Amino acid sequence: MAEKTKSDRGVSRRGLLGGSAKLAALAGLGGTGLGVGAGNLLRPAAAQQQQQREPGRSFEVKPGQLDDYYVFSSSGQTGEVRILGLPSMRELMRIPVFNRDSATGWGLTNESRKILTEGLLPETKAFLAKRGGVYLNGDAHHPHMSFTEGRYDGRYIWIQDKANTRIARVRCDVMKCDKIIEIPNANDMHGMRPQKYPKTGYIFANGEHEAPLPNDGRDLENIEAYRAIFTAIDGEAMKVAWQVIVDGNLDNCDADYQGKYAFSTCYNSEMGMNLAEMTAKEQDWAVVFNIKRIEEAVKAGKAQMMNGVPVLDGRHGSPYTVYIPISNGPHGCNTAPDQIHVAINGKLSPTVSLIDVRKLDAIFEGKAEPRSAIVAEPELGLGPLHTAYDGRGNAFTTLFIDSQVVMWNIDLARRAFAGEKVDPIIQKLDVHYQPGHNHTSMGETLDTDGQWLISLNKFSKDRFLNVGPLKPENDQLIYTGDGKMTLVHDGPSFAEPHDCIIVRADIVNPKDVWERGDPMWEDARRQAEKDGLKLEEANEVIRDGNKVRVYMTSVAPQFGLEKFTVKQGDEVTVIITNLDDVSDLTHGFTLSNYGVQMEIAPQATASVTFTADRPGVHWFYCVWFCHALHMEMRGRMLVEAQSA
Ligand code: RUQ
Ligand code: CUA
Repeated sequence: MAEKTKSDRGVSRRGLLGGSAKLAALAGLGGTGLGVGAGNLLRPAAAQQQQQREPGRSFEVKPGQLDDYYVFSSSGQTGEVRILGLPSMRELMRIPVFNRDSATGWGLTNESRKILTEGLLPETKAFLAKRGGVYLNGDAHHPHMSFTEGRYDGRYIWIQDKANTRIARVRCDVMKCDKIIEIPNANDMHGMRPQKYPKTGYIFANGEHEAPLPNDGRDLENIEAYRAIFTAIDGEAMKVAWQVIVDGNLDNCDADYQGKYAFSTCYNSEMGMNLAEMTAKEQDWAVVFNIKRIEEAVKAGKAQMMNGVPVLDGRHGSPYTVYIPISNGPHGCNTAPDQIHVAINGKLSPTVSLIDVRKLDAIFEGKAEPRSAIVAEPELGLGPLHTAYDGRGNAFTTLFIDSQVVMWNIDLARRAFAGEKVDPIIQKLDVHYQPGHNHTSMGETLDTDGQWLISLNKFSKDRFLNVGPLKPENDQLIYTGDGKMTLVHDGPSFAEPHDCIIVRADIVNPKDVWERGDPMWEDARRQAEKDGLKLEEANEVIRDGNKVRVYMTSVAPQFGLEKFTVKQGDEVTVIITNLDDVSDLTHGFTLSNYGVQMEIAPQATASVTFTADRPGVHWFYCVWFCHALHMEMRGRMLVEAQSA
């Protein structure tokens, strides 16, 4: 296996030359391109300087070099997770989750369909029965990695689906989704964060839209009875642990570093059903959830069981929650790596309200007012949506309306709030345009390193070649390692990265080829055993009434069977095991004019089931370029016509 070579490390001649080019590029900041000229490459003084720079500073990753960080990005209405390299901002991979995917067969293969269907509620299964059995869409906003004691541990990424109220998990050892569950009693999962301490643990998820509970056709216009619900999911078992009914709705959420509290923003405390109603009041709130009290109440049987899940009433006056008044329509919710502060981002208010988690115990004990938890409220600009941190006491807040990122100091903001004449704002940087989320390198962990900031901008307008009325978004990279913000890269992206995390490369260690015993194709292995076969050896057709199972291996450039014959109307399952164990030697199986296609990565098994209702000769062929004789890697499915 090839050794990982880090970008911009070491002092080879190549590194030296590259260094001066990078320096030139940084000097001409503004994201206007690399600006590398031959003259720059040959200036020895510049090369000398470059050697003394921190390795993280350059954003240029030369051909063959590897990035320093993984970026796990959501894709909004595309419904997948994307992996980028940072600082290059190159897109490395896409992980299908809530979407269907032609290349990998996600949504077509038996393995993926099981993941897409097994966690659905019974009524959803019934609803989808006439619609192909799986949802075709998703709206994935918030990808977050598993934690152990406040640090990323590289096991999993979770992401929510706002469109169809689901939570999915991606295994980081193979970068595939392995579980999706639908959350009962809630509507339209939006904010989602893993528990940071002691470990994940829970996944906290916000049902954003309020609706009758149960939502079964009664009480349609009885808005008083609409509820929004907060959910804690056991991220390991992928089962709902408990739920808490709240007042108002729920937007974004985060967890503390102590394992005591979780936080959610609420933007429609009015319970309005239209825009005017939703924005009528001057104040909404942030809800704080007392995890220990909730767990104890659930244990003591104080929860009501609804759809198999314990549900507590956490509306005003309950012992489980505290409602902290915040100016109209707060949105983002971000815990700082100082383990003390939580930013509640104003959205309609130009302010960010900082909660000090050390003040919460007294409030829950009834010894202090909820607002006493607010220790700073700097006025930053128009449309603050999300805040990220550099680990040196500074915060970066996106200003949607101003199209800026504002860098400010937490301590100065506290002092200003206490009455001192100080300005917490350090710098404002134009971004292009209308930023939503932002994220710093390792920024939601105790390992926040202050090197990089990504601003995920909703509009790109004039920043790229015109590609028609539908424009890309713009993920901009900002260097922060020297204590100020410098824009270094524009990254066009398809609909619509809402949020991302930036994870140091050494924390993520995916396998290069699959392990044969992987649970992903456990069902196929069991079926083969029942058929008296071993997946790794079988090139055989098993008939079982009108069910036909076709077992095949693949070794470049050949499938184990050159043809198989079935009868029109048979239910056919094709199970392929890729025996190649060379890195990157993926095969594909495409069955022409049958709408069947799937990926079979090295050492993996994949299977697909369809009805052979089209008689004739149908070629199956390999769809991932694998060999000089890749075009020849094909065979025939012969479907005998049944006379009517
Ligand atoms: S949200 S742009 Cu869906 Cu995370 Cu704030
Ligand atoms: Cu196997 Cu292409």
